[in-house]
Amino acid sequence: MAVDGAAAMAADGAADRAAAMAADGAAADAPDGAKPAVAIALGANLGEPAATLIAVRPLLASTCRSWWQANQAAAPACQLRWSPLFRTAPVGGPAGQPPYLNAAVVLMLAGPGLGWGEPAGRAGGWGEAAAALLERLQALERQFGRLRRERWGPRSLDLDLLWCGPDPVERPGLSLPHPRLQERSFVLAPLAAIDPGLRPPGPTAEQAPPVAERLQALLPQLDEPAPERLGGRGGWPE
Ligand code: A4P
Ligand code: MG
Repeated sequence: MAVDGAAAMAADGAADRAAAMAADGAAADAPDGAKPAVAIALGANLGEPAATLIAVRPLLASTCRSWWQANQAAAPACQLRWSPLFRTAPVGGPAGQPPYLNAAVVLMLAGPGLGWGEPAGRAGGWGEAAAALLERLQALERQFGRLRRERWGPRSLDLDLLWCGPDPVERPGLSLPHPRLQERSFVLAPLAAIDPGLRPPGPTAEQAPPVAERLQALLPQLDEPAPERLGGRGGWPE
């Protein structure tokens, strides 16, 4: 029985992974020379956070793909790499908030015309493309009932753009890389689970430590407990 149970669980896990990969439209292998050109943080602590993140995952995947197709003249090559889910203690905002679930996704992009030092897109370069992506992320937040009542208040769904392309962006309503990225264990832990060596891009990228190193340095300085990595769930493989 135990063996049957374990086999069934393994089969369930494989089915979950296959379903999630199909929903993501993920290719089995990263395209050669792909770069971690875009990173997005997901967070939720109202309603049913796990159900919300599982439900938004395929929508976010297709949002990312259609955004990339709209912004890249040449044939796109794009793969999404998802972190596991993390349970995290609320940082800032009103006291007594429920714990969060956090995750991250990185878009590995490659293709003719994409150079790390060149603007992507037909017009406006990475800055315009990033603003368009943030608009799409905010539309998804609204679709999942996001209300903005107070800074760092509880939310049904938060989708923050962590970086988009090689350069910093400063424009009304958009700062990239995300200004608090290096101070947030709930952002660094999911990124480090995707790839410990990830570095947010920008002129100071060479000086910035890889995300896992930054996380290790940061954790002892924080009052809150370290993010807790969760096991796989239906629709969100580990
Ligand atoms: N905005 C500017 N740059 C960006 C960007 N790169 N990505 C503007 C997303 N939005 C950006 O965002 C406020 C405004 O920031 C928007 O109008 C947008 O145009 P918001 O989503 O309304 O509010 P927010 O997410 O609370 O703001 P912010 O400043 O991104 O907050 P943080 O620093 O990300 O903190 N604790 C845990 N455990 N887990 C969490 O996920 N999240 C927060 C939010 C606080 N505590 C948390 C968590
Ligand atoms: Mg936000």
